[in-house]
Amino acid sequence: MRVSTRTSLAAVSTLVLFAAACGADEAVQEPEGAAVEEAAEPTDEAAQEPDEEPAQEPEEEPGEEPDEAVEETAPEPEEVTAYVVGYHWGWAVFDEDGTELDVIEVTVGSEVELIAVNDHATHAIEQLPEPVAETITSISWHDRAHHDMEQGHIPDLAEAEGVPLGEALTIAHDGHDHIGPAQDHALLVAGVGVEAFLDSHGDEPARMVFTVDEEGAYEFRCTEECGPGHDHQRREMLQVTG
Ligand SMILES: [Cu+2]
Repeated sequence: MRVSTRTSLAAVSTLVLFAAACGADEAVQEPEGAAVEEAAEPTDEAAQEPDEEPAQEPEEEPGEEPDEAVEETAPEPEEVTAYVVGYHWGWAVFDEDGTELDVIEVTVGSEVELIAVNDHATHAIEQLPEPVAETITSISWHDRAHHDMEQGHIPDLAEAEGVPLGEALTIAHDGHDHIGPAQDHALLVAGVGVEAFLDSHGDEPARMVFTVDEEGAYEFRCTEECGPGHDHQRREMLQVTG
């Protein structure tokens, strides 16, 4: 008969329901079986807690924590290596498999390693991972320059510099009016401040390692006078997201 003395609403209502439907003795027996664990609790508070708290907390915590956990873990800083080619007049980036990327995408706080070469530096290119070297040597960088102009990555040099692109490439590669060729480039990652000289006769790739702390699109710029298209050898090649 302990159940009948409890003031727990749940127990009382259960008792009343059963009492209404059954005989008094049965009503005592049935709820006792169902509520025997509750009845064993020493106080009303203790008896209610298992009814309420377990019903709410497990629903809220598993529902919210995984979402937060996903959002917090998604922008984990990474270590990213990309291979960069400087050519007249642009930049191309590749992953270690030799797949060309439109842009290098990293999260804030990531450590970025750039391994950069001049498209003329055959010995330096040979030092790159084989798939990267194969891809770079398979590309006609002359054709790439024309493609860049068609795509609007660089302006029409005839209009912008007074020299048609084909002639501008000849000037840069072979020299012009005894000025000499201008085949070297230098890569500056604007906004980060790292810079490397890309010697057209270099034997080794240039290597830059830096950490990016702010979101945004970072421009690669040439800082070595490299002919008529030099001022246009700048493009956003690094995208940093939060
Ligand atoms: Cu330049």
